[in-house]
Amino acid sequence: MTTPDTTEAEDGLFTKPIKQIKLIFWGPGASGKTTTLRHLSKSLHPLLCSNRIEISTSEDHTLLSDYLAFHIPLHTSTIIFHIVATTGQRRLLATREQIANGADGVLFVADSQPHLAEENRRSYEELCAYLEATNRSTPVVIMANKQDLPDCLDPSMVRRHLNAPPEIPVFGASALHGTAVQQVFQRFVRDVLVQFVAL
Ligand SMILES: Nc1nc2c(ncn2[C@@H]2O[C@H](COP(=O)(O)OP(=O)(O)O)[C@@H](O)[C@H]2O)c(=O)[nH]1
Ligand SMILES: [Mg+2]
Repeated sequence: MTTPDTTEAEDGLFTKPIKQIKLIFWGPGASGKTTTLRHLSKSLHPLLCSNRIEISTSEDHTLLSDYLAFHIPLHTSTIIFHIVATTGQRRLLATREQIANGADGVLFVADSQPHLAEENRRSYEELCAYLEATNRSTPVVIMANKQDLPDCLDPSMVRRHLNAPPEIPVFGASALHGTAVQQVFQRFVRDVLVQFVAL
């Protein structure tokens, strides 16, 4: 007697209700959004994760956005997460806003190098203005990236520079080395799910 192969449908991916959640990475150019997404796509289980899509210029700048999806099979439903890393290029605010439309949560990726504090602030203020205009309560988590670099600002300094309120968590990480990225992402997903369930 042969055991039939287990298909995704039998696993319930297509038979249970599907809930979709959109997560956005926002931050100034070269803060590490694409690197964070690359690290996550390597660390998530391949069966739960889509192929990563990157659309960049020849200089490796994100032209439009990067994209990754993964799903979590639950008992009664399947949750599909779409992660979109926006372009950080200053002149592309309209593109950024369009891509972020309908976001259920935002991970703000800050560059912790002191000379980029002003760039971070400009990008963060742009995000706050955008979120305010959407009239939705969207969870935000801040990742103070590049903590591996010498003389970088620690997470509390990054918070102060951004003038972020106490209810927004700020965590240090290094996307390049993968340090603390998963922990930050787990907290981010948790905050988004809490908000999602409350709606
Ligand atoms: N030292 C260090 N470099 C990083 C880190 N994360 C990203 N980078 C580098 O910063 C540059 C820009 O990263 P990228 O992910 O393309 O930034 P994006 O524009 O926000 O998508 C690349 O050269 C990365 O290797 C980090 O945690 N530490
Ligand atoms: Mg990028």
